Amino acid sequence: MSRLRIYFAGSIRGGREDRALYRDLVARLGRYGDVLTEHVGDANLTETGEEGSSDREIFERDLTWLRSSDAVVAEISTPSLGVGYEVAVAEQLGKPILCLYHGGHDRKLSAMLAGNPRLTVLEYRSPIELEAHLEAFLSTGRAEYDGDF
Ligand code: 6K6
Repeated sequence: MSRLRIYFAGSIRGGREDRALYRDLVARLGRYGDVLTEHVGDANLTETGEEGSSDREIFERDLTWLRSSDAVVAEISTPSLGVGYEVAVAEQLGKPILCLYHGGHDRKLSAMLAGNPRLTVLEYRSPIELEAHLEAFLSTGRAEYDGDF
């Protein structure tokens, strides 16, 4: 059986405050399949850092990966226009989508994600909780997972 192709989305120009978390998530996701967007977890990538590619190249490449993915996992604690866009496109493509956020930000999630019944939107408060969400969503192909075991 071929490996799961996972598209990971996390804020870049929306702000890199959670980049250590993204790196941890990319490492965890790597145990379930191939992560197409490992660079999102690159601790050296800043929101304004040097870019080797044009915006157009980034857009085309990321959309090609998104189309070819089997599942999308988005870390949505830091609001990002790009992540919101990717989630919306993934929804239109019919991909299983897991949106994860952690406590510790005092802002509320956008209602466009929190209120969307076609997304699985889950909070995690510890690495154990995070791993449990990933396991339930990715291991068993249970894209319907809603946080209850
Ligand atoms: C380096 C420094 C600034 O920008 C870069 C290179 N940019 C990107 N490289 C790869 N993917 C990108 C880049 N910018 C945005 N994306 C995609 O959008 C990623 O897949 C992220 O999930 C999402 C982040 O969007 P913003 O709006 O926070 O940038």
